[in-house]
Amino acid sequence: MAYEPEAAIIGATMSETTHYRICPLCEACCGLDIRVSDGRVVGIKGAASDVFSRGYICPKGYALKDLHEDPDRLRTPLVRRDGVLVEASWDEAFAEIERRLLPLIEAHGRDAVALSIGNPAAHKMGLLLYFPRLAKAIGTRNIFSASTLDQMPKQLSAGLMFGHWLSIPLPDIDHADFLMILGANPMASNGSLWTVPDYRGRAKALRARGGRIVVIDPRRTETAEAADAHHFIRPGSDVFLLAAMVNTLFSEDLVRPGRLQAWLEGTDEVRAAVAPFTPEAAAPRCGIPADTIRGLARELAAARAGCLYGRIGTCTQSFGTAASWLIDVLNALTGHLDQTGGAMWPKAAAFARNTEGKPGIGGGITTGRHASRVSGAPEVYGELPITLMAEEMETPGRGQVRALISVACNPVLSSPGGPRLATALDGLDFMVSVDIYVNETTRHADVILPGASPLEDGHYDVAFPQLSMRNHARYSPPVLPRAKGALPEWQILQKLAGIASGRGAQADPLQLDDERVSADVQRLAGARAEAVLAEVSRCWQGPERLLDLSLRSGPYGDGFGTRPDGLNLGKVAAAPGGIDLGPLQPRLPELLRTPSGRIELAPAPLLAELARAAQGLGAPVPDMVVIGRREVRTNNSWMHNLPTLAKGPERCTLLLHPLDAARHGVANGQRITITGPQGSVVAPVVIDDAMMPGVASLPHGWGHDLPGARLNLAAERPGANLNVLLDDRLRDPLSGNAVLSGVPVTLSAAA
Ligand SMILES: Nc1nc2c(c(=O)[nH]1)N[C@H]1C(S)=C(S)[C@@H](COP(=O)(O)OP(=O)(O)OC[C@H]3O[C@@H](n4cnc5c(=O)[nH]c(N)nc54)[C@H](O)[C@@H]3O)O[C@H]1N2
Ligand SMILES: Nc1nc2c(c(=O)[nH]1)N[C@H]1C(S)=C(S)[C@@H](COP(=O)(O)OP(=O)(O)OC[C@H]3O[C@@H](n4cnc5c(=O)[nH]c(N)nc54)[C@H](O)[C@@H]3O)O[C@H]1N2
Ligand code: SF4
Ligand SMILES: [Mo]
Repeated sequence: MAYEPEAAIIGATMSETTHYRICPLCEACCGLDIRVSDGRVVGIKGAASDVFSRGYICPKGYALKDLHEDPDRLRTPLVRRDGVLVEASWDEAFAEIERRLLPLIEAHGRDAVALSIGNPAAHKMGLLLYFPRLAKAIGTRNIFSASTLDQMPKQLSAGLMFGHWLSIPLPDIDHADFLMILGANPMASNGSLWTVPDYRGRAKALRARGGRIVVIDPRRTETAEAADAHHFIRPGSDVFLLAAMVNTLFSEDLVRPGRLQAWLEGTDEVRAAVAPFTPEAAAPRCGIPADTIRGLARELAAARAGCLYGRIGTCTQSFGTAASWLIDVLNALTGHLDQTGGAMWPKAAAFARNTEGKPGIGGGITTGRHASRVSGAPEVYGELPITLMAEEMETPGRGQVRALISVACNPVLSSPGGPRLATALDGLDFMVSVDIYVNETTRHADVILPGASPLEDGHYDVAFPQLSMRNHARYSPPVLPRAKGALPEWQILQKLAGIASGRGAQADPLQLDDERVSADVQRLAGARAEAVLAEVSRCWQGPERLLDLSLRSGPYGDGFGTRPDGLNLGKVAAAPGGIDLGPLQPRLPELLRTPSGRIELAPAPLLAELARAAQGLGAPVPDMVVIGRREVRTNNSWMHNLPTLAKGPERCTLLLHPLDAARHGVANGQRITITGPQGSVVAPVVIDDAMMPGVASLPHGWGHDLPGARLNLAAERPGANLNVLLDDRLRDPLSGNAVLSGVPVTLSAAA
């Protein structure tokens, strides 16, 4: 069936139309109703019709209007001429790229070009679906992303245990009566690796049912305030707490995997590996009394329907992968994995590799297929650690990185070692950015290709239905017509891929796309590929075509006509507010893609990490460490230029416990110098007994005072860059993830 874009206008009066749009600003993926009059956005509210988010919206959702209208948002390509970024036509920009990139590849090889991709790409289907094409066309090993500042440890541990990088279990909150949250603040972040719009409302409902929420965090966060209990934990010590909880399950005979027993491999190895981690041994390291650790283990074991959920606080540390793993070990040993109300796996309608191929068995995952040239860090999920990007640019020799294509990322602010990276970017022969601002990173580019406003793009979440607390399929078409002269991001990436593969700057991206899509169709439709492609291409092009192919061949799909009641994009798009596919269902053993067809509870690399942790049990605890913080009105480094979010009190402040403020002699509001392993910044202090003593908290993504950026509003209150302090040499060795938490600092009152 053909889809009529007018169907998306869900309300209209004489002068106004209302359009459904899935919010691209965070993982909650709320449906919004956007009112438009005369081509201008006049109102945004949560879409009550949305089957998944049910009308929820946070303050950031309104900011889509500001983003669309931001005068600093780029609408035209920029090319550097005589040292200055000036406006250019698309043809000029692509010609410049061809002129400068190809000789570089010719002379120095494909690894001389690095690619980096950032967070907003996860929220734009054109970027997410076409970046792999660019990566393939460039053919470089030097691929970096925000994943190694974030969730790579969890992806790795899930991959090792369950056989796929995106088979990450998450809380079935609507059916739970217990939730233990470690290192996550969904009240501010709106959830991560857990698409859960309106966490607040769902948590409230859980407690109203008589359920209980326990939060473990170095700060008594907004999430902790809305919970039943909160415990401080020393930053970076989660592995010790978790191993001691597993130890308690064994020593108190609380291991009850129930029906999971049939698929568990390695329980005895886990028992042996956690033996050194008695609650008494772990307590001084994590700052939680031994009896409390035992109580936490007992409480999890006793829960009827519940689980332990851990997020970025548990990933961005030296034992990130081990901590991520132990969370799922605890859920498995207590029978809460794959249990209604426990930690469950979604079954996504499209793009989920864990619904493809033979159910219950697979090739598992591999890492280390290559290594970074300078430090020898292993490849993980096709990437190298982003904190190593600078040294790959700085260090001469065969394979040195001489060019960068950055896509929707701002590592100069978002990654430790940012100042060093900025210098390295200046030393490159050539840099291209696909971005919407001239910011701290893209100011170094020679060519900037502007992405479109989200309101000018259709949208379906590629990744997040694989991480959602309920199954659903939702599509939102463009709200506004594409601005004159704008190019869809998928076409930008396809053009770049065409240039890299020698097809020339003039090549038609639609034709290049037609050529490339046949491989996908072959995989999804087999013998019927040709007929299927012809049919799908009659209605859709670009990312929408890939989406229709994936939906139709997916677990709820119409099988290209063999299951007429099944889904296709036409049906999904005709239902503004989306199609509900029901609550999460148990997926074992069908979900598994490990070579053994079992849950690998004790992968060798993780046992080795526990042995490393055991050696650190008695290590001294630093006097003062720093952690990060997220605030409702911010989004990493790039939304500080939007008036609705930028107004109000100063948000880049250092939170400090009263005892720490007193011993450093600082008063509320006073400016303080924070010195870390690689630098110092100054920020105003807010004294707050919600902080654990010995821990200071500074949000990340600030520091908009660098020359050459064009973020006029953000520059008025630039804030201090947390990442300047941190140590770009500290990583989780297995995943390559940066250590962003628990880094020692010293404090002194600023002049
Ligand atoms: N210390 C510390 N550092 C952290 C974190 C932390 O907790 N503590 N968190 C880390 C995490 S979890 C993440 S995900 C990273 C994020 O770090 P990055 O992935 O670098 O993302 P942002 O800082 O949000 O920068 C987003 C970039 O995308 C551009 N952009 C925005 N929208 C679009 C669009 O529609 N199209 C295109 N083409 N570009 C767009 C913006 O202009 C900006 O350049 O930061 C990490 N850094
Ligand atoms: N408003 C807002 N929302 C966002 C973002 C944003 O910048 N602003 N960013 C988005 C992104 S990219 C992501 S990845 C998600 C992240 O989503 P969350 O994981 O919920 O992120 P945070 O809110 O930073 O919560 C992390 C918590 O870990 C705690 N913590 C720090 N160190 C440790 C530690 O060593 N151990 C333990 N146990 N806890 C620790 C911190 O105090 C904090 O409360 O948020 C997303 N949503
Ligand atoms: S919670 Fe996230 S998805 Fe929902 S409106 Fe806010 S920013 Fe958008
Ligand atoms: Mo993130």
